[in-house]
Amino acid sequence: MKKFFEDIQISFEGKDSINPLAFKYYNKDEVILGKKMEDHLRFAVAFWHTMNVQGRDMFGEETMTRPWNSISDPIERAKAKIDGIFEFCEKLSVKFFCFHDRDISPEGATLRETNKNLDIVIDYIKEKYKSSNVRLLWGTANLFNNKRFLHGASTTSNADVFAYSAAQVKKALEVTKELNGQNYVFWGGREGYETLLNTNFKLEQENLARFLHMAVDYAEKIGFKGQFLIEPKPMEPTKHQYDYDAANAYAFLLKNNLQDKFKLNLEVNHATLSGHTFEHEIRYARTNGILGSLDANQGDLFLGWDTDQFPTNAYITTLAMYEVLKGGGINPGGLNFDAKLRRPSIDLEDLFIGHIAGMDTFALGLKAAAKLLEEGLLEKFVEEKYSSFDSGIGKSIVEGKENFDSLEKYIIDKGEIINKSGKQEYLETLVTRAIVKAL
Ligand code: XUL
Ligand code: CO
Repeated sequence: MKKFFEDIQISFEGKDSINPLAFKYYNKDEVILGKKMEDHLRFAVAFWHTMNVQGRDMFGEETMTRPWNSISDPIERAKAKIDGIFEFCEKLSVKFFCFHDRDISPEGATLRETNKNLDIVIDYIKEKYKSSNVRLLWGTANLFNNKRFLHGASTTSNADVFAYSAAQVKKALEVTKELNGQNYVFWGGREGYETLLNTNFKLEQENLARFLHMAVDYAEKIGFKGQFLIEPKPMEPTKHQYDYDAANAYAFLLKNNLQDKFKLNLEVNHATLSGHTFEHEIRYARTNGILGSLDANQGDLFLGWDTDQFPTNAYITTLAMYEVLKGGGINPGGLNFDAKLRRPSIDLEDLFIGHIAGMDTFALGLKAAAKLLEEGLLEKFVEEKYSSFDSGIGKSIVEGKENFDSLEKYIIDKGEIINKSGKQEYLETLVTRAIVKAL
């Protein structure tokens, strides 16, 4: 068993600490609204960004050296990375990790060989389970990296690629079940198009639905009880992805009678790329009963791509946690850090610093959101704003007793209607005030 982070010690030091390797707000056993922080937040480390990313970008080579990459044998290296992710999560007191099948083990010449490699690593993870409490939040299949997916995976124009994708997801479901993964994610990185000129738009989406039904059937067959999640994203790598945003994904689920089988995994930077705030996406999901899990990161609003930065903006995390608390929590989902270090952040310890920053910012957001709920001023304001629907004609409308004729009769001689102020500026200061109080 390899150790990579022996020199690193992480502790909770509280808000006055300036130690970059100490938590300032995330105190896992602290009780907020009757529940421990760790049970509200259910953090997960993303294997791919933590163990595999080394600073490469479109214009430049890798900038980061990672000790596990000095191991030349691919299977031994894969096992060392498993040691690394467990050690990393334990040091951070994070209970979960997430992976794509291809993050954790190397691809072979055939799918059979690839599956064999995967099995070796899965067995190794099962061994780790015996001495560790770290567990799998969700598994997924990488159906976007290999060139075979150039036209898509389940939305490809090549039936052999559809078959390959099905077989790959079959295996990914099996291993997620073996590891007691609590969820299984579908992110359609290549499930979209570059140009409509060469795309059978209808068939592609019908095939996507067929594929998801096959996944549901297979999960039932093998007794996989985890929650299925769709992760919407509007673009990147394709020009247009079919699971564009929460509303688009939900319409797709409803149309294809999949709404009871799937929830959503919502990511901050995906929300912003689709022109929504993160809280909008969570509000949409929770009010429709499909809030599943969250991918925690943040983007740079000056850039039009998915920068996957560690979350450090407390305003975003406060509004997100407000939605999560209003939705009754995210269990069996969690908060997966789909976030990577900036290319110049080259030290090994920066991996910890990034996660601590993200965990602290979500902990602060949780505390501020709890304050907002305890004060109840936002709820009171909204209740009052819509109070015209609590009695009289409003109540009658909501109860379905009115129609165009009756409403015309009611309003036609009433003259000017008086509206009340929306008071957005006042409400925004309440959010800032809650953050300051939580600090
Ligand atoms: C890509 C992305 C993925 C999914 C899992 O933007 O978010 O890493 O989270 O495939
Ligand atoms: Co993601």
